[in-house]
Amino acid sequence: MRTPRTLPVLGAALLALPLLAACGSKDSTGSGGDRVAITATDTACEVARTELKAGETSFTVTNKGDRTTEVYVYGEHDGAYTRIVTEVENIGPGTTRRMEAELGGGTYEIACKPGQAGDGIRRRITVEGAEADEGAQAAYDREVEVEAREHELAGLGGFTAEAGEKIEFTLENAGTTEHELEIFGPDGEEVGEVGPVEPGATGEAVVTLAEPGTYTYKCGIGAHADKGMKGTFTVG
Ligand SMILES: [Cu+2]
Repeated sequence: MRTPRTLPVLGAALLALPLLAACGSKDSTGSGGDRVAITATDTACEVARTELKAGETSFTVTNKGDRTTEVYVYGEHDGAYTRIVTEVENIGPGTTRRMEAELGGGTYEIACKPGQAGDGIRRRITVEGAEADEGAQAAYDREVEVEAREHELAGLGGFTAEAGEKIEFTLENAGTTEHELEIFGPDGEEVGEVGPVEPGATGEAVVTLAEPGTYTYKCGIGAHADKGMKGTFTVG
């Protein structure tokens, strides 16, 4: 799952639980929407229904292949299906995972990615209903991979972004001690972070780069930043 795991979000989710329970079994999908099964194999991506209603949509993804897979829902952007609406990763062979999306009217592509690489096996779906605005639907616009080791944060050397972009920063710890990635806006305020990641593990966070200017990033653990785990990038 690649959702921002901030404490306020967790807190809100916990607070909402009793409310959800109180609604009982009347309508678990809330604002309409659909439930759709996706069966992924090493060579196919079967979507049970390809004509859906707008609203909160719940996909159930089952991996019947031999390779670990991931599944994305892409919206259209400038004539191509590149805008990531939602995704679920690391679906092992023989396992089933849920994937939720708020879908507005329009067309989308579902991609199953056996081996978790490439454009994937794509299936077009049509959603009937009111169009949602593009920003509200995007889980994020792009993914950027950063590798941490002693004492360097590699991968942001040539990175630039446009103001307003939502970037998923993935921090892969290739080092031997914990590292993290903190990101500060042009005013010096922290705009997001990937919290401490164990050696060999990966963490991620979606950060909105709202303001143009020079951003700084660093590992906030110990004296790692002073030893070289820091840098800057520009948002235009
Ligand atoms: Cu560090």
